[in-house]
Amino acid sequence: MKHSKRIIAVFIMLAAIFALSACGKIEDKAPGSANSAGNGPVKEFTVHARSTGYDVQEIRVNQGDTVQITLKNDQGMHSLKIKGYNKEVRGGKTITFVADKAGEFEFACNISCGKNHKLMTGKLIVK
Ligand SMILES: [Cu+2]
Repeated sequence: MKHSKRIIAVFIMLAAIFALSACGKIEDKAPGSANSAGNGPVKEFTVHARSTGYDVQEIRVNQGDTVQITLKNDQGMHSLKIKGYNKEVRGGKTITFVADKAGEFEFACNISCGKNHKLMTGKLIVK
C-alpha cells in the first residue's frame, strides 16, 4: 500500500508542475492581450516643471509600452516621482521603464520646492 501512495503523490506533483508550466505558456502567447514584457512602442514625454506645477498633468500609455519621461526644470529644482512604479526622474534627466502594471498612478515632485510644491502632481494612466 505504501508504494501505491507514493506513486499517487508523484503523479499529483507531476500534474501540478505541468499545470503551472502550461499556465506560463498561455500567458506568454495569448494573442492581442496586454503584455508586460516591453514589446510595445516607446512613448516619449517631456514634462516641464515650473513653480506653478507641471505642464503635463496626464501621461497616457498602454500596458507594455516603454515609457520615456524627460523632466525639464524651467523654474526651480523639481523631480517627478511616480507612486506605485517606484520611478523618479530629476530635472534635466530622462528615465525609461516598461509600463507593466495597468492602473492610475499619481506622480508628484519629490523635492521640497516651496509653497507650490503641492501643485506639482499628475497622473500616469496605463490602460
Ligand atoms: Cu517641485
